Amino acid sequence: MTAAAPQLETDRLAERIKPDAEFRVSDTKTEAPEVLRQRLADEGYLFVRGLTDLTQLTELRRQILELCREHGWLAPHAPLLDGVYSGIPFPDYSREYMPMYRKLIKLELFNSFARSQELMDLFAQLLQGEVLCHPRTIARVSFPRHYAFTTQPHQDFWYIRGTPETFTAWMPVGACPRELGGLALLERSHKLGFLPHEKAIGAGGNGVRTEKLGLRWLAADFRAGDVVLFHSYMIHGALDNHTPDRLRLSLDYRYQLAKEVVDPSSLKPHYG
Ligand SMILES: O=C(O)CCC(=O)C(=O)O
Repeated sequence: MTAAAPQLETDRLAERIKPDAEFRVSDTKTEAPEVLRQRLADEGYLFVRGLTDLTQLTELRRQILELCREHGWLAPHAPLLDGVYSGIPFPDYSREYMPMYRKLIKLELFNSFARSQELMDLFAQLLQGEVLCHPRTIARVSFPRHYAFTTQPHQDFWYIRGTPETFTAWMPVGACPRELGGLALLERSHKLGFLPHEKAIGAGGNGVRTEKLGLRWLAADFRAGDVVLFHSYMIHGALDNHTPDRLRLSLDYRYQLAKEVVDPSSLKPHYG
């Protein structure tokens, strides 16, 4: 049983997402590319198990957790790869989180992993042309029970612009059962078009109110190597990290056809 997140005293959007159903699993090894393309068009996402290289992913986890340890976020006696939080007060965003994050986004493996063969081949197959992987690669560290920081429902097009035919690949760096705060998608919400956003708590600070849309939230327990990719109009948000002491590490990478329009901000590192 997981603890319920408290209702926050805020005038900003602060929904607590509760999944209604599971992601459908797509098998990129056995299902034909046209079947996957059609599913992506119909459902707005593909959830693929075991796509990425586990050795590289584990090495990236180690490197990110080394930085977390350097900044005092890890319990000193727990094994590094367990990602156990030290329990210090949550880092202040600009004074404490950003100095660590600026180091993280310079990690070579964090950037090269976005262009790993498995991801680039899959997107080339889905988009049918030369793929641009956005240089603006993003990572997240989600702290246990830091409910004021949970990413609210939003569409990535709000931030990315350029062509709406841009796709995010979201993946945890290590296993991410849902109590650790994975990603949830609002079923078929990519069909709603681009929606107005309002001020929200959490990463990004903007969101879409979903209670009245009448759509189901989909989620899954991610294993290491699993990836969910989705259209830029797909409404998605994070689940709360309900664990008492674990950090959730994740990546979001973006892909589009190279010949389509791209916003210049996507070509720069995160936060410039
Ligand atoms: O990981 C998160 O908390 C949010 C990720 C997200 O919104 C995205 O990948 O676009």
